[in-house]
Amino acid sequence: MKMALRACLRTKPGLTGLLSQLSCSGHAAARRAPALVAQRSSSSTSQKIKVDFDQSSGVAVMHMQSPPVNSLSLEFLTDVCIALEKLEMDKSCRGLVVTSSQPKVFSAGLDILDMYGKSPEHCAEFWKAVQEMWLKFYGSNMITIAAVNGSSPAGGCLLSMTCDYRIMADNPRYSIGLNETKLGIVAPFWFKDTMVSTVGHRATEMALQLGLLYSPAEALKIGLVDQLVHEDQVLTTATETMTKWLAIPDHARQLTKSMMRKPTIDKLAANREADVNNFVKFITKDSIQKSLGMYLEMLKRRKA
Ligand code: CO8
Repeated sequence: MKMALRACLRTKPGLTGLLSQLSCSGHAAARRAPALVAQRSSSSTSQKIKVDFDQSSGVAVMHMQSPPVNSLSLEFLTDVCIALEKLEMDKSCRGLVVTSSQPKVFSAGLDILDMYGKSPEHCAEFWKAVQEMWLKFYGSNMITIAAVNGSSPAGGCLLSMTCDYRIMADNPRYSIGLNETKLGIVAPFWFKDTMVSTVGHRATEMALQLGLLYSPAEALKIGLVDQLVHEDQVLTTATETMTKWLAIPDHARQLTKSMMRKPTIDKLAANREADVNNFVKFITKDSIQKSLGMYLEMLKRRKA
């Protein structure tokens, strides 16, 4: 069932299909006006995520709830993509806030166990799901806000960077960044491009080579996050911020977003298979597997 859904997900248009959608949806903004929608809310839950959708505001909140650290496993990525697709198809949903139900962690990034000691076939399927998540979030027609209420390394940072706006908890214990080189692995071009679009070339070059994880204050300084608030205020601030974004007519905002992001999206969309092959070849190398094994050991030792 999930396999079929996965195949179906790959055919859905995001921002890349926007121009054609707009030609037949000139009244999209009016159709989506919250005032026209009955006051209703709905909630859907998979094991790993919970989505609360308030139809009166047109805003959904996706709570990541995959203990202990919301690592992005194949199963988790599949659930996220399915939920996102459902919201994208629902014309009454205009905005999405992504946050974590886990204490102290937004997301620990890709699940290392999906890349360690696994067959090439598994690695390929896993990487396709990572690509899919990025394409869906980065290309979303919805307003997306990351409510980063904990640490967000690597793929967690990537997920937040796909959003239109990032609010992070102002707690110096938390960190965010693309730390791949610290694991002995290399962030692919679309991770890099997303970061360049967010913080610029120089900051990305330093961040990626050194595998830097930034404190919230440092992340704000380089523009990796847009706003810091007290830990208790992350979600409410995200909702308030959403109101400002909702005031902009959808078609104008969506076209602008598409104009900014389409070249990066097209680059991956045109190279998905080659990118999967590169990943599988790289990640299954003995030397890379050894690095991942040592990193996992380090995580365990640190805990002990
Ligand atoms: N994947 C799998 N398991 C993980 C991960 C992860 N990413 N992160 C943590 N865990 C596990 C830990 O090993 C631990 O397991 P156990 O309970 O069995 O010992 C459990 O989760 C809890 O972890 P912690 O005790 O460390 O939890 P804390 O709350 O103290 O810390 C952190 C949370 C800060 C998130 C910390 O766990 C951490 O730093 N994790 C590692 C984060 C990381 O480096 N992620 C990188 C993943 S790679 C990626 O996302 C991009 C890859 C791009 C690939 C490109 C190749 C070409």
